[in-house]
This record gives sequence, structure tokens and C-alpha cells, in this order.
Amino acid sequence: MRILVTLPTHNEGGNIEKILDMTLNSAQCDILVVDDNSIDSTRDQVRSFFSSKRVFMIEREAKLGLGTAYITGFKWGLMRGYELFFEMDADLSHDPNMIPHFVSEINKGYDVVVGSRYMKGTISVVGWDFRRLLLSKFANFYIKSLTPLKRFTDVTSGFRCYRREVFDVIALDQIKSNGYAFQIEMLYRCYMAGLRIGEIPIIFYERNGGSSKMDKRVVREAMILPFRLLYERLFFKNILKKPM
Ligand SMILES: Nc1nc2c(ncn2[C@@H]2O[C@H](COP(=O)(O)OP(=O)(O)OP(=O)(O)O)[C@@H](O)[C@H]2O)c(=O)[nH]1
Ligand SMILES: [Mg+2]
Repeated sequence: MRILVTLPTHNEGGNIEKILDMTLNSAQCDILVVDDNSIDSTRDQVRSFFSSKRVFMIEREAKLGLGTAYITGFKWGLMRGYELFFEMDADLSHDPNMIPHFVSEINKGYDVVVGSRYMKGTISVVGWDFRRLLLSKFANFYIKSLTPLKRFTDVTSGFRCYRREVFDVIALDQIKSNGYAFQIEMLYRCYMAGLRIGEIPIIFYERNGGSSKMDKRVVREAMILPFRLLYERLFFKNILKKPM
């Protein structure tokens, strides 16, 4: 299967080289970096991998958000015939060596596989303080309480794999969320479309280098999302499903 790993980056100069190396060695995959206006060495480091013919980059001149970065990456891959699409952070929080495990799970018959930090009641996170853990747990509790995503253990996880066919069903152009809410909205759309969604356990490592891009706007967007989705369920059934 032709695999594309999309890595969104904004000033990940301290991490990108290592993540590219690890990813190239982890599986037979290509990598698309969608870089938003990095002013550090990120772009130069990515360019040094071009000779591998497995690493590509889209350069955007403003910080346009995680959601549009992934959508741009997915569309790029769809045009080039890739069959499996990975989302992964570029700050070493996600271990690329898990990629083959996602593929095995997909091969069991899933359309989407989500890497979960909280499967079977465990917490697989390294390097978080209590406050950060509480925030993540609360976000999951909040979203699950207000959406139909009850059975999932980690609705905000950004380590995922989608089968190409998912994008025949989900209308990417109509996804409105752009921060972490993007992950929730994608899972919601997949679930509502009746796609087969699996979860596998992952360990999440807090970033060592670089700085977090989380801000208040992103948190606010995620807080509002369940109400936007509820409104849509009440008044516009299935508006976002692609016409067959
Ligand atoms: N292209 C692009 N990438 C982004 C943007 N915002 C964040 N990223 C990248 O998305 C990934 C996740 O962002 P982080 O800031 O690490 O967010 P997080 O992992 O939830 O937060 P931390 O726990 O603080 O690391 C990283 O690879 C970032 O470089 C953006 O606006 N555009
Ligand atoms: Mg991170």
C-alpha cells in the first residue's frame, strides 16, 4: 500500500531531522511536510532530505493552522494516488515506529485507526504534569459528553491513519475546524458517516524541543465545536456527507 505521512510544522527545527529519519526507517512510506512560515532551520533541514525522493514539502507563508495543513496534505496525496494517509505531530510526541501497527490494524478492516493514549483505562503519557493531564482528560470528557463519540477513548489524538476511501465520503472542503478541534470534527464526520473506526494504544511523549503552538483561540474553538455539531445534527442532517 502506498503510504503518505503528513507532518505539519511551524518552527520544528530542533525536531524535524530526527522525526524524518525515524519515519523513513519505520516503514515504506513517503512524507509530506506542510510547513507554515517557519523562521528557523526547519525548511532547510527538510530540503536536505529531498534527495531521498521520499520527502516532500509544501511551504505556506503564514501560520494557517493544523486543520488546513492536513487538508492540504491529504489533497496533495489524493492527487498522487496514495492509499493510506497518516497524521502525525512533528515534535516527537508520536513514535513513528508505531506506523506498522496502524497499518496492521487497518488491514483488519478499518477505514480509520486512531492512536489512543487512554485505552483500557490507562494513561500512556510521558512528561506531562498533572495540570496538562487534567486538561486533556477534561477535553475528552467534555467532548464525549456532548457528542455521539462516547465509545472512543481519545477523541483529540493527532496520531491517526485514514484509508483513501474515507475522503470519498468525507467532504474535506467543508471541515471548518482548524486547531485541535479539527481532530474531533474529523472523527465525528467519520463516525456519522458509518465508517469503521479502530483504536490502538500509543504512548505520547511531551515535546522536548521547540515550543507549543497551543493558544486560547484553539481551545475556544474546541469548546464551541460540540454545540456547532449539535446545531447541525438538529437542523441539517448529513449536510457534510459528500453526495453519492
Ligand atoms: N503547518 C502547521 N503546523 C502546525 C501549526 N500549529 C501547530 N503545528 C504543528 O502541529 C504539531 C502539533 O502542534 P503542537 O504545538 O506540538 O501541539 P500539541 O502537541 O498539542 O501541544 P504540546 O503538547 O505543547 O506539544 C507540531 O508538529 C506543530 O509544529 C500550524 O498552524 N501550521
Ligand atoms: Mg506537541
